[in-house]
Amino acid sequence: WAEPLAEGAVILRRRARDEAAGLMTLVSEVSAQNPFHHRITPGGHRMSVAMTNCGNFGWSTDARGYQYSVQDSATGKRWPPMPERFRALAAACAAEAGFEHFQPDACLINRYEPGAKMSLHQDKDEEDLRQPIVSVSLGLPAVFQFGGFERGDAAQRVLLEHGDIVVWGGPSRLRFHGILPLKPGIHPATGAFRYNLTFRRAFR
Ligand code: MD5
Ligand code: FE
Repeated sequence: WAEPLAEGAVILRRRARDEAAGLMTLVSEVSAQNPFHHRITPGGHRMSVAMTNCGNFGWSTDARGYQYSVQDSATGKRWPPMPERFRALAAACAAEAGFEHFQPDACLINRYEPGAKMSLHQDKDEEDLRQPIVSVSLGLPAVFQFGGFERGDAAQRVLLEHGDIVVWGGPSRLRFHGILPLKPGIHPATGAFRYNLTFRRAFR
């Protein structure tokens, strides 16, 4: 069932649990084509989160900055297509949260290893910020930081577990957020990792 976190943000606890194994198979297929990669930020830091993408566009970062592009700058290859099952799940969850007709054109797949984290940031590289982002957590649990609209605002902590889906829309689309360093562990579905899939509409 849908539980509001804040205006525009809805958590669907365990929504993907029963189909998680199928989702992980598709993640493996995507990463067999375009491997997970620790990207370098424009500031020269190697990200602790490893990333790949599928869909028409993929998000990445390099010396030039953050961008959505049709190909993987690490390999020069186009991103693999977004599996129909991914697209359908994202659209269904967006609708359950009140966002009808969500048609993602990008899926960023983040892989967290023990100690990996994501510092507080806003997602604002997409053209139409009225479109929500749907995120699917798989594997090891992580502590999510859900902040305000300024970097220094107090942040709530929310535990995101295997199969949890969050739809971030409306005013919550632009909140600062991050992930605290992942605690080591072994999860039956993902081994020593946490995966997070984010479905986005990068371009109108
Ligand atoms: C994660 N990923 O768990 C998160 C899930 C990212 C990222 O933050 O940028 O790859 S998406 C969380 C999110 C997205 C958009 C808005 C808000 C949270 N929010 O307003 O809190 O790897
Ligand atoms: Fe983000």
